[in-house]
Amino acid sequence: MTERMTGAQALVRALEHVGVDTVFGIPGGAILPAYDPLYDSTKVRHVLVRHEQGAGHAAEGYAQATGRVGVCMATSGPGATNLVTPIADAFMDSVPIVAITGQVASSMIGTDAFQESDISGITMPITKHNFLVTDADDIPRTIMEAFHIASTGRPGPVLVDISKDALQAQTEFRWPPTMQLPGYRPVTRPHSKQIREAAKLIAEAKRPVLYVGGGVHKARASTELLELAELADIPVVTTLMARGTFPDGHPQHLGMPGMHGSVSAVGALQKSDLIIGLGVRFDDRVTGDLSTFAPRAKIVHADIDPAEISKNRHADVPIVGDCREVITDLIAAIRASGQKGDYSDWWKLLNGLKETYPLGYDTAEDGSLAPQYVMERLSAIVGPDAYYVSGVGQHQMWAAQFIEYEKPGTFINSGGLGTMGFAVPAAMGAKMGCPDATVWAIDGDGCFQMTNQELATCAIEGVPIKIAVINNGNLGMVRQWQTLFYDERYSNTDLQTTRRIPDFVKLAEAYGCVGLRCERPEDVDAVIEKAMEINDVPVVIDFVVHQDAMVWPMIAGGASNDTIQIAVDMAPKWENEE
Ligand SMILES: Cc1ncc(C[n+]2csc(CCOP(=O)(O)OP(=O)(O)O)c2C)c(N)n1
Ligand SMILES: [Mg+2]
Repeated sequence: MTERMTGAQALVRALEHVGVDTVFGIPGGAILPAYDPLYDSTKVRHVLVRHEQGAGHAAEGYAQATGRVGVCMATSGPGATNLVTPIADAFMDSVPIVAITGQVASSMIGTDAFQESDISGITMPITKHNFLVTDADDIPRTIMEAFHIASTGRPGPVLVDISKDALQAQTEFRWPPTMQLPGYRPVTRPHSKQIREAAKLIAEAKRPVLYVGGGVHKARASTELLELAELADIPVVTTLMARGTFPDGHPQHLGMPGMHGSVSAVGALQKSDLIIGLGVRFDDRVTGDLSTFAPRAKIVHADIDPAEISKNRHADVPIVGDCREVITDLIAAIRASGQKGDYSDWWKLLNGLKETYPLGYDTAEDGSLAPQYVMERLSAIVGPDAYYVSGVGQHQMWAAQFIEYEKPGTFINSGGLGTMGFAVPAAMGAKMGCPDATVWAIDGDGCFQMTNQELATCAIEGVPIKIAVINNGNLGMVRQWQTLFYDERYSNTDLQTTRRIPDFVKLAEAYGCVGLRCERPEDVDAVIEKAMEINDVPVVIDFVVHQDAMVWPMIAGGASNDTIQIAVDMAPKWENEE
């Protein structure tokens, strides 16, 4: 059965058929034909955002919280280019989103027409795939393919750019269309020989570590991970993208590795003789100087994307496959072999590191608020069922370090691209995807000023997120580098937010939200509790914190992980290790 309709109607109908319930976007000339039938859709809710960047991050937050494809929409030219940052962000963090943009009429493409930009060309290197559609007949199939590509294999962003004449033309709508993706077949089943090889190395190892990344949660494999870790008694480190994938409170968890990782997690990788990397990409923020990273470790590297394997570090046992299948097979192989490694000396060393070098922080002598304390109290009061969505900077690292994540996917942040402005719109998207969940954005005073206009969207659309602005008056993370590496020459990092420009409480109120302020440690619990009681409108808390608080431990950019410091000029002692 076919039905005659416009390309725009076919677009909306296709979105309904692939199960889209929420689209974040802003209309404009080229995409206008699509907004007309969208107005009538009872299945697809369109959320009018205030900036297209917000639409893209909201789609990402929605996708991360629900595990489904997030959708954003924009017009041609500036609407589309405003989506470039979130598309790049989704690409770096493997977030499944579909971005739909209007394009000028096909006869005008290439003429520098009004609001023409070659968005498929611009986003070619930052999309998993992209399409330029100029024929209405192609719209349903393209939408189906876009959602399939975004959500299968290694997830990622897909752009569908549709010319205005294709949206306006008549077409015969038929569903389901036949996908034409002959070259696209992600391998999900790992090779059994590689699995046996990995199990053998695990049994032979003396110092194994499970290095767990974002791919494990994306494969929905945290239950299997727990089983594997406990069965084999192997320590676990969780990257920034994997916080919560393995419970923080579990005795086998050593913390986050990398530039601001715990001494136990960094030390475990450095001293390891076998790293089992699962859904990770040996990112430079984890490895530091590659040539000195984990020098004695053999590497088992499992990832769904073959391009990741041996990209940065040679894999002795490469495994291409879906992490859930890989872990399930590893469990079976370890059980079948009946062999078990003896890691008691290893555990002694690691537990020693964990005990000697727990995460900690100094409180300021003047009694001002420590940002880390805010995180600890948020964690204690709000608990592990909430989603925590952070911006980028010091507050992001404190949120990664001092909030205890017990559940997979509960920490949502911009890892690969490090996009300031991610938190508010991503929190909005997460809350719209999971309306019953409590969603906290943890934002910096700098980041917040990049995308806080989405507070208007939240207030109007009834999305009661909570935002903790960690207001240190500065572009704090950059200031920290200036303190450490530029002789305390604070070039252009003072935001002067201490002068209350802007006043975040008034700003919140101007946007129809509740604004609260907290400046003293003794008031932290009460203000968080108050925010937790408000569930009808968004709440912004301006936490005015000490400007000199620093993120520790730290490994300087590009330096060896062996040079990790726990405070200025303080290195851990790697005693009794060999
Ligand atoms: C869009 C963008 N511009 C610049 C940067 C570089 N940068 C990284 S962290 C940071 C400071 C963030 O300041 P704030 O939001 O106040 O967070 P804080 O570090 O103070 O917690 C900057 C400027 C970035 N990551 N993203
Ligand atoms: Mg700041």
